[in-house]
Amino acid sequence: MDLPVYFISDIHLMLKKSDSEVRRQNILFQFLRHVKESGGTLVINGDLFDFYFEYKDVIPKSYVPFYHEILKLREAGVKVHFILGNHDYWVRDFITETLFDHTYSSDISFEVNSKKFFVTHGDGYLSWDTGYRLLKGFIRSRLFMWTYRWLHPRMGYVFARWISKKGEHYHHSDEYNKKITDEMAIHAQKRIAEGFDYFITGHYHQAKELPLNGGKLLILGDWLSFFSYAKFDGHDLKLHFWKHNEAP
Ligand SMILES: [Mn+2]
Repeated sequence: MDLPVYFISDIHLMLKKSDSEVRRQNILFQFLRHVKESGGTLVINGDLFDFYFEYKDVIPKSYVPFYHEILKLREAGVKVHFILGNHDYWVRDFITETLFDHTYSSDISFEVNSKKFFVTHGDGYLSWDTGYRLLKGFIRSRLFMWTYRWLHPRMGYVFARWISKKGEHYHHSDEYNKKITDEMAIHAQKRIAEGFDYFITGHYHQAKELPLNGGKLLILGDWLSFFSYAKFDGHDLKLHFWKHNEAP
């Protein structure tokens, strides 16, 4: 992977284009243009779309401005990797062949400049989330996807709004956020003990970096309230906040 390596997650691009959504997407596009200027690699760690479902011949049209920005980024030589999240798992060849260089349906690991990365969207990790893990297994099953694909999209997107609604409560108490961080630190520590340097997760809508036994747990935040990203410059991995008010 070319340096620097940027990581973002939980952008939740919305199907419905309100004024505030257009403004928010423009902030994201400023960031993408920054990456285009600097060169390197971009890893999008899940929940890029608030909902995405691709049919054999049909893709969601609301995200066309985003598709365009990604294609420009790739044309400039930046490789873009996409790890599927719980909101945007249902992809086909438009995502995997046309839009991104690489798409992954589960956790990935890789090495850059002799640093070892473990990257996960992060859903289904919490010990008390058994109900969610069952739901995850079901909505990712072949049976579910086959059935869903044969529904008329007008019906299918009723489900879309339901999924979207389920994720509305991203603001948790400090206490609950700490409980999540503690739990993810246990998972990170295991990987660090295996020889990884960095454990990167999204999904939890909190922006945090926590040094652990010579490695680091990094929770990526989101592009709804944090506008956060991580950058690996070849030596260190750090969390940053995109200063969109100062950008042109
Ligand atoms: Mn998620």
